[in-house]
Amino acid sequence: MPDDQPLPLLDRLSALLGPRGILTDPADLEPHLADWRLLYRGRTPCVLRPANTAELAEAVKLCAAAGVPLVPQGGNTSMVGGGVPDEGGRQVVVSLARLNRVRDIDPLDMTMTAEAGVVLKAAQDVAAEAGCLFPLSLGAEGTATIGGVLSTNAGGNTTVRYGNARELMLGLEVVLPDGQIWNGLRRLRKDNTGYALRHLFVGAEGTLGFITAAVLRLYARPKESEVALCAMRDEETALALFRRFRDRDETAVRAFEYMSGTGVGFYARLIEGGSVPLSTPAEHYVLVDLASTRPDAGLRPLLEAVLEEALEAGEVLDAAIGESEAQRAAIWRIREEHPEAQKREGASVKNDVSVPVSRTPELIRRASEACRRLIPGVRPVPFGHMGDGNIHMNLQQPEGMDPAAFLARSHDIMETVNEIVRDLGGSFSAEHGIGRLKTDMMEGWRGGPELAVMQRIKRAIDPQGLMNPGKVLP
Ligand code: FAD
Ligand code: 2HG
Ligand code: ZN
Repeated sequence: MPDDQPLPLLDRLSALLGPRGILTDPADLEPHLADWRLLYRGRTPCVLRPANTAELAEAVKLCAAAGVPLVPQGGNTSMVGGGVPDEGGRQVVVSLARLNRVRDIDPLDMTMTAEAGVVLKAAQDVAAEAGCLFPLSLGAEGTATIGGVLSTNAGGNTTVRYGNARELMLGLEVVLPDGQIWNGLRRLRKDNTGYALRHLFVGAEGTLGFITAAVLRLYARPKESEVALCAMRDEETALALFRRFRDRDETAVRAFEYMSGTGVGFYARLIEGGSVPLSTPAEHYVLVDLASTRPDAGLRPLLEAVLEEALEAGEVLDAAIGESEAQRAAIWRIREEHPEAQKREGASVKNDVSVPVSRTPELIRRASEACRRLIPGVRPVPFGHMGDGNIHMNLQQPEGMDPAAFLARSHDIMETVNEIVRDLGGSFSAEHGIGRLKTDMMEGWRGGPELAVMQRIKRAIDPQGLMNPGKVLP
């Protein structure tokens, strides 16, 4: 090759990132190609693993010059196929895993500056060591990353108290699609300086650039907590219990989660050591988690008083209170293992939807009935964040039905649920995002000026359309 010829892109990326910074061996690529649900399986020529922001920026510049599309990937736990490449074989996966330092933690400012590849659980642990709380909590927290939770604006189990990932972010560092680094790592509680650019990247699912680090908001650690599992008479009384707690002490509720008897049954049958601390099976359950930073908050009397009232009213049928840290964790496990239990039971269709909190009972009831009419024998498995109006209105294949035949009905099922969600004033995507799974729904739900402005923003920030193509926008 003559000296003045530029090296092929792969060689230039290898020279830039070093042997640890680029994977090309098919066995090494494997974990980066398919999503957690195994809905999609793509191809990529290589996986880039930059060690820091500067390396990533240089790699992005090289790829932008060559017109190569990029797919950011954190823990690859997306429920909507957001972090995997398409089948075309041109999209290059960029893993943020090596950007995994907590750069700074300040217990007076109550902030932590963490890089994108820091695993959520590790961020929680670092905050705890400093005597603080990073409150974002979800079932995938042992794998999901700070970059991933911000890029999807993840919700999880404590949104009812602390908000979504967006509310826990004060500043960002971003590598833009042309390779420029924007340092917006300001740790200010107040900063009204024009358009709040940082909020554009939260929930953008990697379509506008790479989040490389973030200033996260910390909270005081609770000094007291209580967890109870309650068997409920029906969907309405489940919501009524939320209201009873909220009316007594709004600040006490840290999580309020709904589960169906079907989902709890899957847990008991399919998860190792999966026991349920209530003797009689019920059709509806809630998990209530109370926490307070006050040492004398009196959460136990509050919990007992509310449960007693609701038992007397015939709303709560039975309840178990966690008496130790181990028992509280065991109750939480019933809820957190729902996605895994559904996976083990066979094929399922997920509907991560939200409605106004007041309409959650109606959503569960109407969507379950409509899906049973659509596919006789289908097993509704609604569960999730009732206190936020976010129900995972999931459907499990009828017993004995061929999984492929069931999944072939996914579109019909999602349409059936979404029609009811729309009628109730809800959203077709509550916390998991759009990814690849729901792009074709964007026109119907967000079409008109809203989608047009989103497309203009995308063109302005990523004129070549190289950031995570095929995701979010139709
Ligand atoms: P990935 O899956 O790797 O990526 C997600 C999206 O963000 C992709 O579009 C990707 O391109 C983009 N992205 C990733 N990193 C960056 C970055 N640094 N810069 C720009 N773009 C980036 N979600 C909830 O909201 N609440 C839950 O309760 C919840 N529970 C879950 C339980 C289980 C068992 C599983 C498997 C998933 C769950 N999820 C939940 C979904 C998922 O964990 C979250 O969406 C999480 O935020 C994704 O993080 P990740 O690091 O795995 O991101
Ligand atoms: C949860 O709340 C996650 O556990 C996953 O958001 C929901 O599996 C699902 O549908
Ligand atoms: Zn959820």
